[in-house]
Amino acid sequence: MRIFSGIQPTGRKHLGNYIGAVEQYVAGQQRGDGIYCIVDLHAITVPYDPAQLRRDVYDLAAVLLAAGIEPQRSILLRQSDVAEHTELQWLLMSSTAYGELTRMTQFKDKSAQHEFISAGLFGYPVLMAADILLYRTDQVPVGDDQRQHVELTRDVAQRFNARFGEVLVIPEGYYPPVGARIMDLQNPERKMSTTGGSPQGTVYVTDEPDVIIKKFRTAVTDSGREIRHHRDKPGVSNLLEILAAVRSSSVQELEREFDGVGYGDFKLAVGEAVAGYLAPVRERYAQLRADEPALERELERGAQRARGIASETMRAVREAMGVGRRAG
Ligand code: AQP
Repeated sequence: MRIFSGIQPTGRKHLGNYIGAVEQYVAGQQRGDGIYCIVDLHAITVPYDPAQLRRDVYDLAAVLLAAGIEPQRSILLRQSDVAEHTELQWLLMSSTAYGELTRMTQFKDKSAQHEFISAGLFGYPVLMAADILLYRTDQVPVGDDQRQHVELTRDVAQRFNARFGEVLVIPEGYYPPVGARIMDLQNPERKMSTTGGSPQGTVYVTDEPDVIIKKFRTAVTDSGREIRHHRDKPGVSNLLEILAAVRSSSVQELEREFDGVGYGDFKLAVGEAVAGYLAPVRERYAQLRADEPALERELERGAQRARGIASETMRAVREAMGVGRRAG
Protein backbone atom coordinates (compact mmCIF):
# COMPACT_ATOMS: atom_id res chain seq x y z
CA MET A 1 0.00 0.00 0.00
CA ARG A 2 1.30 3.46 -0.86
CA ILE A 3 0.77 6.27 1.61
CA PHE A 4 1.31 9.90 0.61
CA SER A 5 0.87 13.19 2.40
CA GLY A 6 2.06 16.76 1.93
CA ILE A 7 2.78 19.36 4.57
CA GLN A 8 3.51 23.05 4.14
CA PRO A 9 6.79 24.61 5.26
CA THR A 10 4.99 27.58 6.78
CA GLY A 11 6.31 28.83 10.10
CA ARG A 12 6.63 26.55 13.07
CA LYS A 13 4.52 23.41 13.14
CA HIS A 14 1.90 23.21 15.89
CA LEU A 15 0.41 20.40 17.95
CA GLY A 16 -2.53 20.05 15.52
CA ASN A 17 -0.16 19.45 12.60
CA TYR A 18 1.81 17.05 14.76
CA ILE A 19 -1.06 14.91 16.05
CA GLY A 20 -3.32 15.23 13.01
CA ALA A 21 -0.62 14.64 10.42
CA VAL A 22 3.02 14.02 11.41
CA GLU A 23 2.19 11.26 13.94
CA GLN A 24 0.08 9.61 11.26
CA TYR A 25 3.00 9.69 8.81
CA VAL A 26 5.22 7.94 11.33
CA ALA A 27 2.53 5.34 12.10
CA GLY A 28 1.89 4.90 8.36
CA GLN A 29 5.39 3.50 7.96
CA GLN A 30 4.11 0.31 9.63
CA ARG A 31 1.24 -0.06 7.15
CA GLY A 32 2.84 0.70 3.83
CA ASP A 33 5.37 2.64 1.74
CA GLY A 34 5.30 6.27 2.81
CA ILE A 35 6.03 9.29 0.64
CA TYR A 36 6.07 12.54 2.61
CA CYS A 37 6.34 15.79 0.73
CA ILE A 38 7.31 19.25 1.95
CA VAL A 39 5.01 21.29 -0.26
CA ASP A 40 6.92 24.53 -0.82
CA LEU A 41 4.94 25.23 -4.01
CA HIS A 42 1.76 25.35 -1.95
CA ALA A 43 3.39 27.80 0.46
CA ILE A 44 4.00 30.39 -2.30
CA THR A 45 0.27 30.80 -2.98
CA VAL A 46 0.08 33.41 -0.20
CA PRO A 47 2.53 36.28 0.50
CA TYR A 48 5.87 34.92 1.73
CA ASP A 49 9.55 35.72 2.10
CA PRO A 50 11.84 33.66 -0.23
CA ALA A 51 14.79 33.43 2.20
CA GLN A 52 12.44 32.41 5.02
CA LEU A 53 10.82 29.76 2.83
CA ARG A 54 14.18 28.02 2.32
CA ARG A 55 14.77 28.02 6.07
CA ASP A 56 11.24 26.75 6.72
CA VAL A 57 11.85 23.77 4.42
CA TYR A 58 14.88 22.73 6.51
CA ASP A 59 12.99 23.38 9.76
CA LEU A 60 10.21 21.09 8.63
CA ALA A 61 12.55 18.40 7.28
CA ALA A 62 14.22 18.36 10.73
CA VAL A 63 10.82 18.12 12.50
CA LEU A 64 9.73 15.21 10.30
CA LEU A 65 12.98 13.29 10.81
CA ALA A 66 12.94 14.06 14.55
CA ALA A 67 9.38 12.73 14.75
CA GLY A 68 10.47 9.38 13.34
CA ILE A 69 10.21 9.49 9.55
CA GLU A 70 12.89 7.00 8.50
CA PRO A 71 14.45 8.04 5.21
CA GLN A 72 15.68 4.50 4.54
CA ARG A 73 12.12 3.31 4.67
CA SER A 74 10.05 6.26 3.44
CA ILE A 75 10.63 8.90 0.81
CA LEU A 76 10.99 12.44 2.16
CA LEU A 77 11.08 15.07 -0.58
CA ARG A 78 10.72 18.75 -1.35
CA GLN A 79 7.88 19.23 -3.84
CA SER A 80 9.69 21.74 -6.08
CA ASP A 81 12.50 19.22 -6.71
CA VAL A 82 10.14 17.03 -8.75
CA ALA A 83 8.82 19.04 -11.71
CA GLU A 84 6.13 16.45 -12.48
CA HIS A 85 3.96 17.86 -9.65
CA THR A 86 3.30 21.08 -11.57
CA GLU A 87 3.03 19.35 -14.93
CA LEU A 88 0.35 17.02 -13.62
CA GLN A 89 -1.43 19.93 -11.94
CA TRP A 90 -1.78 21.65 -15.30
CA LEU A 91 -3.01 18.50 -17.02
CA LEU A 92 -5.56 17.88 -14.24
CA MET A 93 -6.89 21.44 -14.54
CA SER A 94 -8.87 20.30 -17.58
CA SER A 95 -10.56 17.60 -15.48
CA THR A 96 -11.44 20.06 -12.71
CA ALA A 97 -14.53 22.26 -12.76
CA TYR A 98 -14.15 25.96 -11.99
CA GLY A 99 -17.28 25.72 -9.80
CA GLU A 100 -15.71 22.97 -7.69
CA LEU A 101 -12.76 25.19 -6.85
CA THR A 102 -14.99 28.12 -5.90
CA ARG A 103 -16.66 25.87 -3.28
CA MET A 104 -13.44 25.00 -1.42
CA THR A 105 -13.75 26.33 2.12
CA GLN A 106 -9.98 26.71 2.53
CA PHE A 107 -9.91 28.98 -0.54
CA LYS A 108 -12.74 31.07 0.89
CA ASP A 109 -11.04 31.34 4.31
CA LYS A 110 -7.60 32.16 2.93
CA SER A 111 -8.82 34.61 0.32
CA ALA A 112 -10.61 36.53 3.09
CA GLN A 113 -7.26 36.86 4.91
CA HIS A 114 -5.35 38.50 2.03
CA GLU A 115 -5.76 41.57 -0.12
CA PHE A 116 -3.99 40.01 -3.12
CA ILE A 117 -5.62 36.69 -3.95
CA SER A 118 -3.29 34.75 -6.22
CA ALA A 119 -4.51 32.43 -8.97
CA GLY A 120 -2.18 29.90 -7.30
CA LEU A 121 -4.36 29.94 -4.20
CA PHE A 122 -7.37 29.11 -6.37
CA GLY A 123 -5.51 26.24 -8.06
CA TYR A 124 -4.07 24.96 -4.75
CA PRO A 125 -6.45 21.95 -4.49
CA VAL A 126 -5.51 20.82 -8.01
CA LEU A 127 -1.83 20.89 -7.09
CA MET A 128 -2.69 18.84 -4.02
CA ALA A 129 -4.59 16.39 -6.25
CA ALA A 130 -1.54 16.18 -8.52
CA ASP A 131 0.77 15.52 -5.53
CA ILE A 132 -1.40 12.60 -4.44
CA LEU A 133 -2.20 11.11 -7.86
CA LEU A 134 1.38 11.37 -9.13
CA TYR A 135 2.47 8.59 -6.78
CA ARG A 136 -0.49 6.23 -7.36
CA THR A 137 -1.42 6.76 -3.72
CA ASP A 138 -3.80 4.43 -1.88
CA GLN A 139 -4.07 6.31 1.39
CA VAL A 140 -3.67 9.98 2.38
CA PRO A 141 -3.25 10.66 6.13
CA VAL A 142 -4.44 14.21 6.83
CA GLY A 143 -6.31 16.21 9.43
CA ASP A 144 -10.04 16.78 9.19
CA ASP A 145 -9.60 20.21 7.55
CA GLN A 146 -8.28 18.51 4.40
CA ARG A 147 -11.31 16.25 3.90
CA GLN A 148 -12.82 18.43 1.19
CA HIS A 149 -9.53 18.52 -0.75
CA VAL A 150 -9.18 14.73 -0.60
CA GLU A 151 -12.76 14.35 -1.87
CA LEU A 152 -11.98 16.74 -4.73
CA THR A 153 -8.89 14.67 -5.58
CA ARG A 154 -11.06 11.55 -5.81
CA ASP A 155 -13.63 13.32 -8.01
CA VAL A 156 -10.96 14.67 -10.35
CA ALA A 157 -9.29 11.26 -10.64
CA GLN A 158 -12.61 9.53 -11.34
CA ARG A 159 -13.49 12.10 -13.98
CA PHE A 160 -10.05 11.72 -15.57
CA ASN A 161 -10.35 7.93 -15.65
CA ALA A 162 -13.86 8.06 -17.10
CA ARG A 163 -12.65 10.28 -19.92
CA PHE A 164 -9.13 8.95 -20.61
CA GLY A 165 -9.10 5.38 -19.27
CA GLU A 166 -8.14 3.75 -15.98
CA VAL A 167 -4.82 5.51 -15.47
CA LEU A 168 -5.09 7.05 -12.00
CA VAL A 169 -5.43 5.27 -8.65
CA ILE A 170 -8.37 6.57 -6.58
CA PRO A 171 -7.01 7.40 -3.11
CA GLU A 172 -8.74 7.17 0.27
CA GLY A 173 -8.39 9.79 2.99
CA TYR A 174 -7.13 8.51 6.35
CA TYR A 175 -8.18 10.55 9.38
CA PRO A 176 -6.87 9.81 12.86
CA PRO A 177 -9.54 8.43 15.22
CA VAL A 178 -8.64 11.05 17.84
CA GLY A 179 -6.98 14.39 17.16
CA ALA A 180 -8.13 14.88 13.55
CA ARG A 181 -9.09 18.43 14.54
CA ILE A 182 -7.15 19.88 17.44
CA MET A 183 -8.67 23.17 18.53
CA ASP A 184 -7.07 26.44 19.67
CA LEU A 185 -6.61 26.37 23.46
CA GLN A 186 -7.93 29.92 23.83
CA ASN A 187 -10.73 29.57 21.32
CA PRO A 188 -11.85 25.93 21.22
CA GLU A 189 -14.46 26.69 18.57
CA ARG A 190 -11.63 27.24 16.05
CA LYS A 191 -8.99 24.79 14.92
CA MET A 192 -5.40 25.25 16.05
CA SER A 193 -3.88 27.01 13.07
CA THR A 194 -0.66 28.50 11.74
CA THR A 195 -2.29 31.69 10.52
CA GLY A 196 -5.68 32.02 12.18
CA GLY A 197 -4.95 31.07 15.80
CA SER A 198 -4.15 32.91 19.02
CA PRO A 199 -0.49 32.90 20.19
CA GLN A 200 -1.37 31.61 23.67
CA GLY A 201 -3.75 28.99 22.27
CA THR A 202 -1.26 27.53 19.78
CA VAL A 203 1.27 25.00 21.04
CA TYR A 204 4.36 24.66 18.86
CA VAL A 205 6.36 21.46 18.54
CA THR A 206 9.53 23.36 19.46
CA ASP A 207 8.07 25.24 22.46
CA GLU A 208 9.99 24.82 25.73
CA PRO A 209 8.26 22.55 28.29
CA ASP A 210 7.45 25.45 30.65
CA VAL A 211 5.89 27.42 27.79
CA ILE A 212 3.75 24.41 26.86
CA ILE A 213 2.59 23.90 30.45
CA LYS A 214 1.71 27.59 30.77
CA LYS A 215 -0.36 27.48 27.57
CA PHE A 216 -2.34 24.52 28.93
CA ARG A 217 -2.76 26.07 32.38
CA THR A 218 -4.43 29.08 30.76
CA ALA A 219 -6.54 27.01 28.34
CA VAL A 220 -10.19 28.04 28.14
CA THR A 221 -12.62 25.48 29.62
CA ASP A 222 -16.13 26.33 30.85
CA SER A 223 -17.99 27.25 34.04
CA GLY A 224 -18.86 23.62 34.90
CA ARG A 225 -16.84 21.01 36.75
CA GLU A 226 -17.23 17.83 34.78
CA ILE A 227 -14.40 16.39 32.68
CA ARG A 228 -16.50 14.98 29.91
CA HIS A 229 -16.37 14.89 26.11
CA HIS A 230 -19.46 16.69 24.94
CA ARG A 231 -20.48 19.10 22.17
CA ASP A 232 -21.38 21.73 24.80
CA LYS A 233 -17.89 21.49 26.34
CA PRO A 234 -15.51 22.26 23.45
CA GLY A 235 -12.57 23.29 25.65
CA VAL A 236 -12.63 20.22 27.88
CA SER A 237 -13.36 17.94 24.90
CA ASN A 238 -10.32 19.32 23.08
CA LEU A 239 -8.07 18.72 26.10
CA LEU A 240 -9.41 15.16 26.42
CA GLU A 241 -8.67 14.50 22.74
CA ILE A 242 -5.16 15.91 23.02
CA LEU A 243 -4.42 13.79 26.09
CA ALA A 244 -5.90 10.68 24.44
CA ALA A 245 -3.71 11.24 21.38
CA VAL A 246 -0.44 11.80 23.26
CA ARG A 247 -1.04 8.95 25.70
CA SER A 248 -2.47 6.59 23.03
CA SER A 249 -5.51 5.97 25.21
CA SER A 250 -9.21 6.54 24.66
CA VAL A 251 -11.32 9.54 25.67
CA GLN A 252 -13.61 7.21 27.68
CA GLU A 253 -10.68 5.87 29.73
CA LEU A 254 -9.60 9.42 30.49
CA GLU A 255 -13.10 10.49 31.51
CA ARG A 256 -13.04 7.69 34.07
CA GLU A 257 -9.51 8.51 35.24
CA PHE A 258 -10.27 12.21 35.73
CA ASP A 259 -13.72 11.78 37.20
CA GLY A 260 -13.99 14.25 40.12
CA VAL A 261 -10.66 15.99 39.37
CA GLY A 262 -10.73 19.81 39.17
CA TYR A 263 -10.11 21.66 35.90
CA GLY A 264 -6.84 23.18 37.18
CA ASP A 265 -5.27 19.81 37.95
CA PHE A 266 -6.61 18.34 34.72
CA LYS A 267 -5.11 21.14 32.61
CA LEU A 268 -1.78 20.72 34.39
CA ALA A 269 -1.83 16.96 33.70
CA VAL A 270 -2.50 17.55 29.99
CA GLY A 271 0.24 20.22 29.82
CA GLU A 272 2.79 17.95 31.46
CA ALA A 273 1.84 15.02 29.22
CA VAL A 274 2.22 17.14 26.07
CA ALA A 275 5.52 18.64 27.27
CA GLY A 276 6.85 15.12 27.94
CA TYR A 277 5.59 13.87 24.58
CA LEU A 278 7.26 16.68 22.61
CA ALA A 279 10.52 16.94 24.60
CA PRO A 280 12.42 14.15 22.78
CA VAL A 281 11.24 15.50 19.41
CA ARG A 282 12.51 18.97 20.29
CA GLU A 283 15.91 17.57 21.34
CA ARG A 284 16.36 15.52 18.17
CA TYR A 285 15.13 18.48 16.14
CA ALA A 286 17.89 20.73 17.52
CA GLN A 287 20.59 18.20 16.53
CA LEU A 288 19.20 17.57 13.06
CA ARG A 289 18.52 21.25 12.29
CA ALA A 290 22.16 22.13 13.05
CA ASP A 291 23.35 20.17 9.98
CA GLU A 292 21.72 21.78 6.94
CA PRO A 293 23.90 20.01 4.33
CA ALA A 294 22.80 16.64 5.76
CA LEU A 295 19.13 17.69 5.52
CA GLU A 296 19.69 18.81 1.94
CA ARG A 297 21.25 15.43 1.10
CA GLU A 298 18.21 13.60 2.51
CA LEU A 299 15.85 15.76 0.46
CA GLU A 300 17.86 15.22 -2.73
CA ARG A 301 17.90 11.45 -2.16
CA GLY A 302 14.16 11.50 -1.60
CA ALA A 303 13.56 13.53 -4.77
CA GLN A 304 15.58 11.09 -6.86
CA ARG A 305 13.52 8.15 -5.65
CA ALA A 306 10.28 10.09 -6.11
CA ARG A 307 11.17 11.07 -9.70
CA GLY A 308 11.33 7.39 -10.64
CA ILE A 309 7.68 6.85 -9.66
CA ALA A 310 6.50 10.25 -10.92
CA SER A 311 7.97 9.86 -14.39
CA GLU A 312 6.15 6.55 -14.90
CA THR A 313 2.80 8.06 -13.95
CA MET A 314 3.42 11.01 -16.26
CA ARG A 315 4.22 8.73 -19.18
CA ALA A 316 0.83 7.04 -18.73
CA VAL A 317 -1.03 10.34 -18.22
CA ARG A 318 0.51 12.02 -21.28
CA GLU A 319 -0.17 8.97 -23.42
CA ALA A 320 -3.81 8.79 -22.27
CA MET A 321 -4.36 12.51 -22.85
CA GLY A 322 -2.68 12.57 -26.26
CA VAL A 323 -0.11 15.07 -25.07
CA GLY A 324 3.55 14.95 -26.18
CA ARG A 325 5.36 12.36 -28.24
CA ARG A 326 3.78 8.92 -28.43
CA ALA A 327 5.42 6.53 -25.92
CA GLY A 328 7.49 3.59 -27.25
N1 AQP B 1 -5.82 21.82 14.13
C1 AQP B 1 -5.47 20.73 13.46
N2 AQP B 1 -5.77 19.49 13.96
C2 AQP B 1 -5.42 18.36 13.29
N3 AQP B 1 -4.72 18.39 12.11
C3 AQP B 1 -4.39 19.59 11.59
N4 AQP B 1 -3.74 19.95 10.47
C4 AQP B 1 -3.66 21.30 10.40
N5 AQP B 1 -4.28 21.84 11.48
C5 AQP B 1 -4.75 20.81 12.23
C6 AQP B 1 -3.17 19.02 9.50
O1 AQP B 1 -1.79 19.26 9.39
C7 AQP B 1 -1.35 18.91 8.08
C8 AQP B 1 -0.45 19.97 7.52
O2 AQP B 1 -1.21 21.14 7.28
P1 AQP B 1 -0.69 22.29 6.34
O3 AQP B 1 0.31 21.80 5.41
O4 AQP B 1 -1.88 23.02 5.82
O5 AQP B 1 0.09 23.20 7.34
P2 AQP B 1 -0.24 24.60 7.89
O6 AQP B 1 -0.70 25.49 6.79
O7 AQP B 1 0.94 25.03 8.67
O8 AQP B 1 -1.41 24.20 8.86
P3 AQP B 1 -2.64 24.97 9.32
O9 AQP B 1 -2.54 25.22 10.74
O10 AQP B 1 -3.82 24.20 8.79
O11 AQP B 1 -2.56 26.37 8.63
P4 AQP B 1 -3.69 27.39 8.38
O12 AQP B 1 -4.77 27.18 9.41
O13 AQP B 1 -3.00 28.67 8.49
O14 AQP B 1 -4.14 27.08 7.00
C9 AQP B 1 -2.61 18.64 7.26
O15 AQP B 1 -2.78 17.24 7.12
C10 AQP B 1 -3.71 19.23 8.10
O16 AQP B 1 -4.93 18.54 7.92
